[in-house]
Amino acid sequence: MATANRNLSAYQKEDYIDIKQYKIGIVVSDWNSEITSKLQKGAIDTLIDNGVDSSNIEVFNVPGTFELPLGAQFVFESIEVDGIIAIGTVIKGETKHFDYVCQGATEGIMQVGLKYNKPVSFCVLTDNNIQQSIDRAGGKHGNKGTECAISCLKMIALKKKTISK
Ligand code: INI
Repeated sequence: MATANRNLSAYQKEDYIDIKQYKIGIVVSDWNSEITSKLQKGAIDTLIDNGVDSSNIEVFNVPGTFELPLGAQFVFESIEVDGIIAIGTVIKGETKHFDYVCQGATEGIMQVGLKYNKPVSFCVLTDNNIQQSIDRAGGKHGNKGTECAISCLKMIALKKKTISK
């Protein structure tokens, strides 16, 4: 299991240059909102804890995880953000729908980041049951929102560092 030896909320604090200027979009799915709202809170708390100005964080809702890539694209097209955290939770059912939603979201999120040359963190839980999601949304495995907030900050910092060389 990917999280067996790692708590999703554990990270080493770093100093990010000019982090007060970082602008972050959060695109969050309404599906399984009891989970996605916790991931959203984990992400926002972590961004603020690391120095992001709360006025530079903007949240946008989409209906489901499948809509995350287009939602992220709309954000990049309409407002100035340095990176996006895409939040969703897909829980396996009895049909293949799970696989198609996960596949579309995964590939789409990667593509939109490459298209706009900006990080889009993949904060999507793809679980077999609700308990696995609870465990990763602030439960015993930590909060995937925290992990993805840190990954977004690190990628923004990396871009600033490599572009200035
Ligand atoms: N969307 C989710 O975010 N999680 C789910 O578990 C889910 N299930 O199980 O169906 C889900 N479906 C909706 C999908 O993301 C789209 O919104 C829908 O297909 C319309 O495009």
